Amino acid sequence: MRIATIAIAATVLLGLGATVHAAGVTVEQSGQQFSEKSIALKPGDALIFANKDDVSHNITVVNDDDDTADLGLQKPGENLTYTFDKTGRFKVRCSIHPSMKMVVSVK
Ligand SMILES: [Cu+2]
Repeated sequence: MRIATIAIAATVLLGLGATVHAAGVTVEQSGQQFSEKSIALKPGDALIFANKDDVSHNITVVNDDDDTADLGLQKPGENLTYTFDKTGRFKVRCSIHPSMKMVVSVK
């Protein structure tokens, strides 16, 4: 029982570390909001968007030069993965729901 508790604690700690550094970070879309307002990544890290809403979303990623990547229609329950290859500050939006905003800093 005690060992199991320690194992769970270790797993939780590793999970927390992953939100800062690791290669696959998940952001949930719920209540037409992103679960994170801002997130820091390293070049090559992927962000996974998990649509927990019962409506579709359409994510766009806008870089410092206003170049836009359109990730297309994302149906309820669907996951999308986007890899941030370059450094910079990226605005992540949903073209269907203007209130959905988050910032990704890659450095
Ligand atoms: Cu949306």
